[in-house]
Amino acid sequence: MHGTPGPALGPIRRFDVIDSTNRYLVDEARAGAPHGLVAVAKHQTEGRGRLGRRWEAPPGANLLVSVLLRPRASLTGDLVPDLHAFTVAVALAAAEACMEVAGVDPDLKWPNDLVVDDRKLAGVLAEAVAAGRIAEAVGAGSFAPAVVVGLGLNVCWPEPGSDAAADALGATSLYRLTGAPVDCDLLLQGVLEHLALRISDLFEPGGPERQAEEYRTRCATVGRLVTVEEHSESFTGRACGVSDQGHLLVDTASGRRVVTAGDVVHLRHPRSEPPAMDPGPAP
Ligand code: BT5
Repeated sequence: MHGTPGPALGPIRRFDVIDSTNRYLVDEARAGAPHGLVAVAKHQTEGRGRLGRRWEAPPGANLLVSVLLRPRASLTGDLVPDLHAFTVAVALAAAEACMEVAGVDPDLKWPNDLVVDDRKLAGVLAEAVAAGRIAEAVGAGSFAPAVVVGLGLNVCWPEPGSDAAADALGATSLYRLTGAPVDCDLLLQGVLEHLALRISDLFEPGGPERQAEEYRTRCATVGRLVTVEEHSESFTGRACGVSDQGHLLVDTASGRRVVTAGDVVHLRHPRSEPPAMDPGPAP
């Protein structure tokens, strides 16, 4: 990455218990809070995943953090910020922090996961807040569009050994991978430092393209045989690339599909798939 030092992210608001750090910052964004505000919780009672799903973590075990970003107009188009670019910035920053702090080098799985050996180490949730007027009860004036990016990173849970709940989720953690407990605050510091660099680079000319290229080379989904669940449909094919807009390109027996949103399962044993569904090597 061509990082130029940008303003540090912060201040950091810390919570022992909150429903969801993303929910908190979405509300703060609508009340006019500035770029860079960070919320960290030891425990979330209603941690959010995508599509109304839940993010699970026992109290005090894992890193649960959200950051409020106010993208420049060039990145927002007008009203709806490019969520994928911010999701990727957080995923890459989290991967760098895992390497520096714990010596773990996770794979990136499209669209929003960090995985190790196909087990989920972390997930990212980006939510857009369209520009609008601040509620009268809170203040006066209007607010610019915002993105709230949330990261759930499994640091000390699941512990090494078997854990039925974690195994049901397919979850792993830095502790499980390294055998040593890892400090959540060190990871937080690393994530925020790398994210600040990445966000300021995203605002530079060519920054989004640089990041998209870096993502393409680090995304373990590319080249894999995958099952895609998109809306109410499911299909299998070989992931052959990621577009600059962050869409996953999948070659299937009936042609190339462009996946804009959805879930992907990396198939473990590509050779055991029915041949008709395997379109062969990516072009
Ligand atoms: C995500 O959603 O992966 C985004 C998770 C973002 C969580 C952070 S925590 C801080 C911030 N505040 C919030 O309220 N949210 C963000 P998705 O791709 O939809 O994955 C959710 C699915 O992952 C669930 O349905 C479970 O199957 C699984 N899951 C839940 N908790 C997990 C965990 N700790 N580790 C691994 N997998 C988990």
